[in-house]
Amino acid sequence: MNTETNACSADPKCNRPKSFFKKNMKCYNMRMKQVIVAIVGRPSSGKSTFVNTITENKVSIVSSVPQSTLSMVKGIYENSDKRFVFLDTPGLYDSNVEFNKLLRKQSLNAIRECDCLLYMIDGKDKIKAEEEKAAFYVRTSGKPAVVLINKSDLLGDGDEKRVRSFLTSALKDCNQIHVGSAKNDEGLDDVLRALAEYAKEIESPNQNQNREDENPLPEFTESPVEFRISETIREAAFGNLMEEIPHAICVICDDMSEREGTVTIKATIYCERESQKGIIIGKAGNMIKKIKNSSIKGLKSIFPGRYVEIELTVKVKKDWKRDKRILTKLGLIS
Ligand SMILES: Nc1nc2c(ncn2[C@@H]2O[C@H](COP(=O)(O)OP(=O)(O)OP(=O)(O)O)[C@@H](O)[C@H]2O)c(=O)[nH]1
Ligand SMILES: [Mg+2]
Repeated sequence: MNTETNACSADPKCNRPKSFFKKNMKCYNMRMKQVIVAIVGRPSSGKSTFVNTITENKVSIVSSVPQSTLSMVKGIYENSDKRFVFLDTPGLYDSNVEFNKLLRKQSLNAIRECDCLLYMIDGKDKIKAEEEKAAFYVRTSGKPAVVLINKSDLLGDGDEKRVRSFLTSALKDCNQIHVGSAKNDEGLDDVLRALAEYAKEIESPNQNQNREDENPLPEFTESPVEFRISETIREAAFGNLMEEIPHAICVICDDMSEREGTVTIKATIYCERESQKGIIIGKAGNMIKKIKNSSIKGLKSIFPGRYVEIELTVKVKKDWKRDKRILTKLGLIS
């Protein structure tokens, strides 16, 4: 008897050998279940950290500066028979500024598209009007919700009780409340199990592929590479610049080419004022050098084993938050 066969846990009729599944490959014949999850919550609650931890990849930028995610980013995680499509969204935050309205629209679109919500709350933060508004969006979404009280590693006496008591009154029907840490990967399996309850059967995304293909690994994001490059540079800028500046900048990848193992990137950092440009460049170009070096470190995960060169330009564009070309590139309008 050939013990190499029937290695596929998903399809009893499959007779592909064990070696076929070695690289985390899914069976072409299998039907699988998928759940689309919109991750919502206030800025800095840890939504992007959650997606990166689950996918074990850099899908979305993370920063201690609130409002770091600007447009919806997809992170995909597959286990043996379930596919989780996470829609990471900008923090829910009430503001009548046009640009902030565009960010909110991203979150509301994700809520419309999803099968269920993952509502993340920073367990350490005081519950204020903003959290009540976020809970309002969850309550009125018409979608089932799973809640993660995040940052369990920071919680002190009474924190969990305080948040649970808020949730009892804000989301009366929700009985899926979990506590964990997106950063330290604690308590997240229970969250996945709860979300999996809302999965629906779909055709395997691999089904239409040429069956002779080399085992492709499952994709963990659908974001175009140029978007991932500009987000990596923006994260590097966030990490190096002072608090106020990050919200005044955006990054556009103007060009990317690859030759003989070297990736060459040209990108522009746009800011709103001449004084900001000076800060971004820094004394004798020190700050831009730092941003460039941090960017190159971050880009290594997108281009493993390749040498990365970046040419960064800083431009002042007072109204970039209203510029159609830039807003389109950022994925905020189409
Ligand atoms: N201690 C601790 N910090 C966390 C945890 N999860 C996230 N953080 C930190 O919280 C900050 C915000 O995390 P993000 O993942 O960027 O939060 P976000 O909700 O995506 O924020 P926006 O995109 O601005 O809405 C970062 O400094 C993270 O490192 C956690 O479980 N524990
Ligand atoms: Mg984020």
